[in-house]
Amino acid sequence: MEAFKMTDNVMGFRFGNPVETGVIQGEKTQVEVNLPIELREEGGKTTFTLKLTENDRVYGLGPNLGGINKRGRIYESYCTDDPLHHEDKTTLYGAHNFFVLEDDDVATGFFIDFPGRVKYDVGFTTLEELQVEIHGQDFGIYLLEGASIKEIVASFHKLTGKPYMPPKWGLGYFQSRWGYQTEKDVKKVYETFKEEEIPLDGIYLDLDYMEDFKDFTLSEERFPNFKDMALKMKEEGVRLIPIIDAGVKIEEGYPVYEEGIKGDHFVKDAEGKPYVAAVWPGKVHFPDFLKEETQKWFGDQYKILTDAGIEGVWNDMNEPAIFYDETSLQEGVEAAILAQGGNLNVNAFFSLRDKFMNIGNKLEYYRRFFHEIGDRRLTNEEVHNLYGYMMTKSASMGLRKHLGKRHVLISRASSIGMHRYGGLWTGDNSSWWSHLSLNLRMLPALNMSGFYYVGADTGGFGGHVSGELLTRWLQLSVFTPLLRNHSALGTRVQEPYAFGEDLTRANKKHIERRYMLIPYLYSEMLKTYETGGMMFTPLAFEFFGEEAQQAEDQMLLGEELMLAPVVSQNAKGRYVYLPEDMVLVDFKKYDSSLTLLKDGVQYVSYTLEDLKFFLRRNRLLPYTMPSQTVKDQDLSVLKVLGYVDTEAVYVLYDDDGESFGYEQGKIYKTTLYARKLENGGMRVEAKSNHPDLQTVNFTLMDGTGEIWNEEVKVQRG
Ligand code: MIG
Repeated sequence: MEAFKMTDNVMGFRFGNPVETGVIQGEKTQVEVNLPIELREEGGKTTFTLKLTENDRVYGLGPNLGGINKRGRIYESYCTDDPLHHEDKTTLYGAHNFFVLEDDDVATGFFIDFPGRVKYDVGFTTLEELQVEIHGQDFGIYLLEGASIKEIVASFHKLTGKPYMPPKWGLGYFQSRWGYQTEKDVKKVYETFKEEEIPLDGIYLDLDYMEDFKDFTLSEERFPNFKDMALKMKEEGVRLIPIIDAGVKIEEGYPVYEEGIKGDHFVKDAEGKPYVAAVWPGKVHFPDFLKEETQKWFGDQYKILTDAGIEGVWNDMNEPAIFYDETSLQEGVEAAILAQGGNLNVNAFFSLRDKFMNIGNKLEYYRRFFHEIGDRRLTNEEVHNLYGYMMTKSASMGLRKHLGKRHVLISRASSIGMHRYGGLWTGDNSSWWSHLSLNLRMLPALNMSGFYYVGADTGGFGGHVSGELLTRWLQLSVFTPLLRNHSALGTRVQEPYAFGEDLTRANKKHIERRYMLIPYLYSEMLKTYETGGMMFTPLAFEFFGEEAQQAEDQMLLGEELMLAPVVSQNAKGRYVYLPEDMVLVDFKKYDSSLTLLKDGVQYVSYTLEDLKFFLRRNRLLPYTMPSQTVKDQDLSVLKVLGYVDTEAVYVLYDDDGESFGYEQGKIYKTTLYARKLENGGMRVEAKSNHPDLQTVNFTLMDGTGEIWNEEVKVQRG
């Protein structure tokens, strides 16, 4: 064991010979200390147990099921393609090994730097124990000490590096569906948005744009004018965002396959031959994204897309998902032939059935192919959680190089470290009310892991959505940095205009209001780049007491807002817990209404057309008027809503929205200021180096409930 001091509050402990995951950044100073936790080794696994008192809360673990407080369940870090997120599932697409244990006095953060499987039994088997089981003996453990969970999260973000930043158009509304099969389908969607005047910044392209599911090909038959269409739509501010899968089709004459073989870029089986699995294109090889040369090579393939006008991509199936492999299929077929004409008893029947029913993503597949890391040869199982991360790194490098400006990039599989290269969507959720509230609960854990450009398939991917559910979902998703409505082949169509006139009007209003909020959301994103920390914060991280801890269907956004979306069917409103006095905002294009509410529990009515949220005391919310695309946003006039009891400041961050200048601090800062004067007046100021900004219109409520409308010219500076 070796121990390192990273900072005053962060210690690292290294056991055995761990695979370099690239997650931890920064200097390590070797010190002589022991891990203050007892480790047990058995059967190649390492376990440790943390005591949980009744009051302890456990937060983190990334995109998982369960509550914001993770107690009471088992979770496994092992990137898994499972499209049915039932309550009893333990693994989804992400493997995020960061959690914080907090009681009323102290908080301790834990990061397990290990790319294989890690299991967390958080008070499930034994109520007062958190058991961690690492499936290996070579790993790092990092311990983070702090007075509060927010402090720990901030130091974890220092430890793991700055997040990926999308271009500003990445905060627009995106329409997607697995089922837009042709250019015509895509145009139809584009045109309907135009007709309905619903804002739109991009349409996602699923598998059908490719030729036979081959990465980096464009279907001549279904998308004959791909580039033309991409460029024309882009001029109007609407981008096409194609999917790329991890598996490369095995086919003579297909350049990606041939180059991959020639350059030795594919993962190998036990005999050293490229491993054969089957996914959408049929038989494929998987690029060995853990090799630097392969990352570079695959990243360069994205040039085919950037040359065709593409500026954003989604990387799918990169757990990697496997439909079947040759060995398993062969076993199934042989068993079926043996059974032919027979009279199967129960056991024989179930055994045969399982050979086909459970043929996807079998654990044994991940033991049958290998990665070469230095002079080591490791099964995919041992380094499994690096695969999606490294594919995203590869894409990020390629897109950055070939585009020369920022791109949209989201991945399905993820682990910590990947947050520096891309965002994510939370995978194949369902059109279930429970997944709407799950979406809310996942957000803070993703921020804890360093991921900010995140969102769920709005409306739900699998299953048929009701109009009511889609609208309720939009009322939440308009606040998430990635706002994408996506649904599965064969499900009810799910565009915002697909549910009749009333709901079309409501949905349109929600999307317009999203565009109104973009200056604020984008500013909050840029701030996370500078300082880390949370964008979506559970009430429990900010306020003391049981009520705050229990409010898992509410969320703070930035330091300004509290969200309390409706997440149940047939609701006309909901009870909201206010930890302090707040102003309820009924947010509208013109004349938003403000109502001062006392702390405690309040009933708030909330119709399908409303967009409601709460402004915290002495806080300002900047926004703008809606536009059809992000590129058409007019920032010459800024609007501000505020609750100003004594004094409030907000610093609005903005930049050119597309260059990497923010990495060198090229950011426009606008300081908005309001103060309630002793003599009863209200003073407002705005100072900015933003080239466009001229005027700011404040609408402020003071502590007595009085409204102040003030307009100021922006001071330069
Ligand atoms: O096996 O590309 O999560 O968003 O629509 C399913 C088809 C493959 C899974 C993705 C989903 C996408 C779908 N993909």
